[in-house]
Amino acid sequence: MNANISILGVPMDLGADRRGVDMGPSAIRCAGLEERLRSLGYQVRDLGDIAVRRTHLKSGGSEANLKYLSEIVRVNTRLCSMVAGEAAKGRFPLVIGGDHSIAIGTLAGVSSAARRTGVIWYDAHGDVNTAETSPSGNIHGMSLAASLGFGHPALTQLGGHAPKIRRGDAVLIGVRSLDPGERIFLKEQGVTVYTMHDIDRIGIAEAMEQAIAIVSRGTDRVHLSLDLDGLDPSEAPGVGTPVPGGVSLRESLLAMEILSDAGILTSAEFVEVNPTLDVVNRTAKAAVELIASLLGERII
Ligand code: 6HN
Ligand code: MN
Ligand code: MN
Ligand code: MN
Repeated sequence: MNANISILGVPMDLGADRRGVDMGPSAIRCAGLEERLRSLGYQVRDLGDIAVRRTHLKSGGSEANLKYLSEIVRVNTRLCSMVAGEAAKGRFPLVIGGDHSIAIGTLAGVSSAARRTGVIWYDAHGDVNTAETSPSGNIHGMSLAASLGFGHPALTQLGGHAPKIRRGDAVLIGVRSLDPGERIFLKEQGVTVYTMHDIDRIGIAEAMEQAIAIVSRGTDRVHLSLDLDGLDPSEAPGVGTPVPGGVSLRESLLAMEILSDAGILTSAEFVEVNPTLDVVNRTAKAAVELIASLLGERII
């Protein structure tokens, strides 16, 4: 694993249209992220937060059902160039959110200099809506679709290239809540999905091993996009869109260790921590535990 890590905070909440998730980066820092990474021997640089403007411009006329599109595009464009810059320096970008709309900028950045990028999307949701299928208009539910090249051009073309990810190079894990249009999309596109049903049947270890084989075949970069609502809300209650019946913290730690051992990961992001909905910062603490396991911490 790369010895140099750059932490980038993105206090974005516009993609979820709900306050509180903007405090996610602060909560994850409070849970001891930087110290933990240093104790593992990494050289860590915390680049601070990207400024997000509070805006009343919920919709922009023709941009129906894409709430706060212009500010989300502006922040993600900045995030894209910062992530690309850190990756170009040979550093490991670790992005902390913020809502999941920031994956659009992260993936734009990491894929900008890559030949081919694989992604593991750990989430209760698919995040493959477009304005046409979204029941909410919230862009955090559209970020994987945008990265695969589907949706509004301001999102798909962000960073100047599309798609960021080929449909065969993305794998979803932990899924248990899909909108009708998302089910059709995932089937039509043939994206590999490990639902909770699959995880219950084959186990998280086998699911991760299969996922790793898929995202690493033919790719030169692999990104982990982990939405904390992928975990069961009993262990990660501080999220805006909790769905019962999720992956346990214990299974998730194992998933991170297996991914770490594979030695393929080149960037990661941890999103959707909302401390206003949390219980004594439990979800941010879970995020730090997961990051430590992902970056090589072991019991013995
Ligand atoms: N997330 N599918 C729902 C929507 O509004 O599109 C929920 C999306 C949740 C997104 O948790 O990152
Ligand atoms: Mn989610
Ligand atoms: Mn592949
Ligand atoms: Mn998500």
